Amino acid sequence: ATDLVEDLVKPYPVKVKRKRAKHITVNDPDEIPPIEANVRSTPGIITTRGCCYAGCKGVVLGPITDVIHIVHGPIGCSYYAWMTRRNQADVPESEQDFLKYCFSTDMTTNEIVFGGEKKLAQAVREAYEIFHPKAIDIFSTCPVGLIGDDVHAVAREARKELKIPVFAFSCEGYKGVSQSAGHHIANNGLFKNVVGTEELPAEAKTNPFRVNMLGEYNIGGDAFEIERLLNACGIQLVATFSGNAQLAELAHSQDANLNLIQCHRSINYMATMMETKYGIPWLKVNFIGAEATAKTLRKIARYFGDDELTARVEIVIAEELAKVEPVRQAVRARVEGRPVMLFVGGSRSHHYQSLFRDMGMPVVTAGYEFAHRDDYEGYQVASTIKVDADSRNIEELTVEADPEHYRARKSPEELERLKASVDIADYKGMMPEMAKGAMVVDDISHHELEQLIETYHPALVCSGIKDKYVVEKMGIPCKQLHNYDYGGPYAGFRGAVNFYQEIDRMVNSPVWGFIPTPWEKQSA
Ligand code: CFM
Ligand code: HCA
Repeated sequence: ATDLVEDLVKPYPVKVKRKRAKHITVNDPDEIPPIEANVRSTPGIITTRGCCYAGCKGVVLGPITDVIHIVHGPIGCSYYAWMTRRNQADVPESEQDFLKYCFSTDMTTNEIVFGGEKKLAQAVREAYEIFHPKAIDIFSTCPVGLIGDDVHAVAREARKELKIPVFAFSCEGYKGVSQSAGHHIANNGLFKNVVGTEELPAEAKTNPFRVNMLGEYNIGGDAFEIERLLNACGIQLVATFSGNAQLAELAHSQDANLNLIQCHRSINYMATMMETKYGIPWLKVNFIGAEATAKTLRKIARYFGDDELTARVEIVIAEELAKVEPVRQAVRARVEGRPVMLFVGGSRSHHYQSLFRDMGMPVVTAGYEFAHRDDYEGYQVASTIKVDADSRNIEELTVEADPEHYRARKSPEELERLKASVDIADYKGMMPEMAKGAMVVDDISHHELEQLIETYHPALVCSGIKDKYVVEKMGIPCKQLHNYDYGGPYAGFRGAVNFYQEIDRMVNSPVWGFIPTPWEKQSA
């Protein structure tokens, strides 16, 4: 297997070879090997990473429906980010919905040379006059940082003038090494300016089983399915960060009694800060996969420790699985044993392994674009990671228990006791759940991806738009796990059924047989 690593990096120059080899490892779930992650990509290598602005505006804050998101930058940064992430929302008619709009200052040479603050202030004013939104946020793109526009001063002035919250985010694209920096900046801003600024109304506080869903962005309607299941179980969803979200929900989210984390990579910051300030414990969950969803619902029930809730959760699981099972088994019979490769952002390469496990499809190699070592190896390594110059750039908030609003949800003894049955404040990461000998590749390059395809001859590659057609030209179907190829939902039980059927259709389509793969051509 180490020969495989050698092979993958063989064509690179010596220095690049040494660097890339640290990002590639052969998995051993019993003795997790360390992997290099969250460092700068090697210049000259084609990778699929995005930028800080993508993580801040595109991922974490963009899905909030009733806030106007103004991008301060050249029009391209907005145009190419417009609705591409396909987060859905179901906005009540009485509320404003800006999701389908695209707001930009359209920065041009004039502002690059003479400064763009005036144009930004004017854009904020204009947006307010036309729409009268509850709040406005401003996002800096690369040139803003380079010329030094003070977006925070513009936001301060606008706040005084318009008397609504206006927040600015210094998420210039080049900050950090990927979109990961943008997640952190977005979380900091939400935590400082939004969370805890309102209270949950008393009539909404009667159900003790109140949760927030963190790191769920409602791509393809996943959050709708999760909410349906929580409702069916009698669990109250206070806020989702930030799929199908409105500002007020995030503002009173400190009144929940448990934070559930779906995408750990993009939002672990929020969970730990809310735990320290408000006393809300967090639980890593996974709603991707039927087995995983059942396990997740049981974990939540164990946390609350209520007999009635536990019974209701079991009824929901039994009813739902009864509908899932026939489809799962029929599909499994047609796809079992067919190998899969998974290369997606910072969490799905892990979560989707559960769906493939449901179908009996082995994941032979997987990796993230921009996740950190803890997402690979587990939460226990998080505190040991050396902070390098690129990450030190990003503000780390100092958080303390709020003297008025801190409320311990469980006593320390209860929490300790619970830890035996529920992994509170822990995350196992991708590698402990992967097979021994599977290849793990961080921030994969196109060369490495193509070579792995030739090595493994997978039945399916899961990835994104930057390599979908490269893969399909090699005669292998490629399922986009970012935008779901406009399908979905894939979360929860109904989502699992959608996914099984979709994968069945893809890998068993006769069309792939009409295109000889490069290795078939070679042997012909
Ligand atoms: Fe989390 Fe996401 Fe992902 Fe992500 Fe993304 Fe995304 Fe992704 Mo694209 S927050 S890490 S920064 S699950 S946009 S909804 S699909 S790369 S695996
Ligand atoms: C981003 C967003 C993205 C890109 C998807 C892709 C998404 O990184 O800015 O590369 O196919 O999910 O839309 O991750």
